[in-house]
Amino acid sequence: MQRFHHLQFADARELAQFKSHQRISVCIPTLNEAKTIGKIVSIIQADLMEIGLVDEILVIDSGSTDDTRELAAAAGAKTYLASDILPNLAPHVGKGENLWKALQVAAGDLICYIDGDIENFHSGFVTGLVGPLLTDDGIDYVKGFYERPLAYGDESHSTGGGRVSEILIRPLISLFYPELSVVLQPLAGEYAARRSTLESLDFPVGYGVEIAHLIDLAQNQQLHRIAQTDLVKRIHRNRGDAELGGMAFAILQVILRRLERDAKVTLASPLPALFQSWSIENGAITPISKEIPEPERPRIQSSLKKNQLF
Ligand SMILES: Nc1nc2c(ncn2[C@@H]2O[C@H](COP(=O)(O)OP(=O)(O)O)[C@@H](O)[C@H]2O)c(=O)[nH]1
Ligand SMILES: [Mg+2]
Repeated sequence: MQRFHHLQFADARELAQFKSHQRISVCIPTLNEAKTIGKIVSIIQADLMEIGLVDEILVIDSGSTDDTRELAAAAGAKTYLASDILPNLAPHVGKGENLWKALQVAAGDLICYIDGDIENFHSGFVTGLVGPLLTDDGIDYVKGFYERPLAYGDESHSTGGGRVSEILIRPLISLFYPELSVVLQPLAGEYAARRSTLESLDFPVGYGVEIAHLIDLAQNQQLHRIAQTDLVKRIHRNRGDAELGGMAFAILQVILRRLERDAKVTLASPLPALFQSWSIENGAITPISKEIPEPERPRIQSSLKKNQLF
């Protein structure tokens, strides 16, 4: 799998020369990202839109109760509430839903997804991901990778972020889809792709969306068209173990579905959607359960329904 470094594409003006007729949309899914969203949008606006590399910035919001939407709009993003896009569809809440909804309203031929909670954002996140698409016709999908520092409580470690990737994804990939083990950050929320490629993919509505893309691209013999770009370091909000459990539950459902589809395992009965856990704190033992069904939005290009899940 080809690897790039974002600094190879640091000259955004020169990169814009490779666009020809193509338009580029940067799409950011958000839920309560007031701390970071304004700065991210402002940087893209000032560094990349002004010079004509990026054509639009979209923020697709899941119903933030802070000022995320106002701050995004003030910084220059087209801002949407996810449930307002295709309002006749029953809405789902989750990042995958927002990425799929973004495709419905974005004008771009190239789509660059960026998470809304990046604290050390710089324009290299975008140039590094769209650069390979603009300069190499043989590449359709560019995944970011980086060191992931872990800040937890008062402690900070230079690595150790990406716990779900290391504990859940890597073992499963090694067991069932070893061809994907070359992907350095399979769950990275920063990636860019051609619209036609994204329209050929199903989108789980929550945290399962990234691994679904990689498995389905591999199953569709498209792995050679994926590249990855070194974005050096990403600092974002690190979640606690309980939240990571819910994330892993959604991701596991998406993988198990594909294992069945790809005839790698057979499930004896349908999977429950109820995630059950406990909180044990100061002598109080409290059950925590949450429905996390992780349904999937279907690929937009229905002509490619080769192995449709739903
Ligand atoms: N958890 C969650 N994140 C959402 C939702 N909608 C959009 N997002 C955004 O999805 C991005 C990635 O989420 P995050 O929780 O940071 O994922 P992580 O980086 O894998 O821990 C962030 O920009 C979130 O604001 C949602 O409904 N739930
Ligand atoms: Mg994050």
